[in-house]
Amino acid sequence: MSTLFIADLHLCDEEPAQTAGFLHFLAHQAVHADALYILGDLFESWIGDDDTTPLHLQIAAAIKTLVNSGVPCYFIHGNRDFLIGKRFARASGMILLPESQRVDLYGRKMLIMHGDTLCTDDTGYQAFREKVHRPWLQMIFLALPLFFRRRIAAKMRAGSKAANSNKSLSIMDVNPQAVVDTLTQYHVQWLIHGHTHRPEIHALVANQQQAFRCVLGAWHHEGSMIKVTPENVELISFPF
Ligand code: LP5
Ligand code: MN
Repeated sequence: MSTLFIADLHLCDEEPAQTAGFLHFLAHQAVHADALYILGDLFESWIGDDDTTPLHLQIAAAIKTLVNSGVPCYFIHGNRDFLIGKRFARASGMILLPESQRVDLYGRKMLIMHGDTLCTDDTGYQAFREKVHRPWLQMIFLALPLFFRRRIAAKMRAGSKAANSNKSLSIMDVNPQAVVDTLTQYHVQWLIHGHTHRPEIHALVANQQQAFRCVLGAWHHEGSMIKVTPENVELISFPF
């Protein structure tokens, strides 16, 4: 019995190793799990479900194969692929979850999220996030021709890279008080998230008890997952 969590694969045409690693992971590891949770940034960027590139179709088909084999797959949006919608969910068989979700796994109550909302010191990002999550702005963006959307996304990526080079590492990490407040709000002692690309299981205190924050790694040179079983919560890295 096991439930697997992954995040920050950043799949794109330019990095075929990650795609191959993900396909291998689905066919050889996820297929034996009770469920797979993808906690955002599955793709490097997502500009609309109508952008049906061969990569997107291949990934949708591979996830669908997993789901058809009896392993449900759940998805929480990241800051790069928050525009993944119902059409891609249908094609892939993934179930879209809200940005924070409480799950009960083998008796352990856990909260899962992408992790970007915990980076409250990064006020520039939070302001950007608030804007691009406005439904009316998303509707206008999604109505634009694909080539134009691609150009805007590239501008945003370049702007983000430039902004990040001037930000300290601590600004781009989670805010400790935001973590404690979130664990308190949801009455849980376990949190699993990605986004910061700093894989680690941190012990802390919340709700006057021991708590754990489990951070997934990005799929740069190897894969990263968290495996929850009735006995254990393990952070595991593995070659592609
Ligand atoms: O993504 P990453 O790792 O570089 O940094 C993130 C934060 N940046 C982002 C921006 C994304 O990378 C952009 C993805 C776009 C793809 C989808 C397009 C959909 C558009 C929908 C419109 C409705 O998330 C970064 C954080 C970092 O994580 C760590 O947490 O710091 O935040 C920023 O860099 C925000 C900056 O502070 C400001 C962003 C500048 C964007 C410039 C906009 C230019 C737009 C031009 C449009 C015509
Ligand atoms: Mn992210």
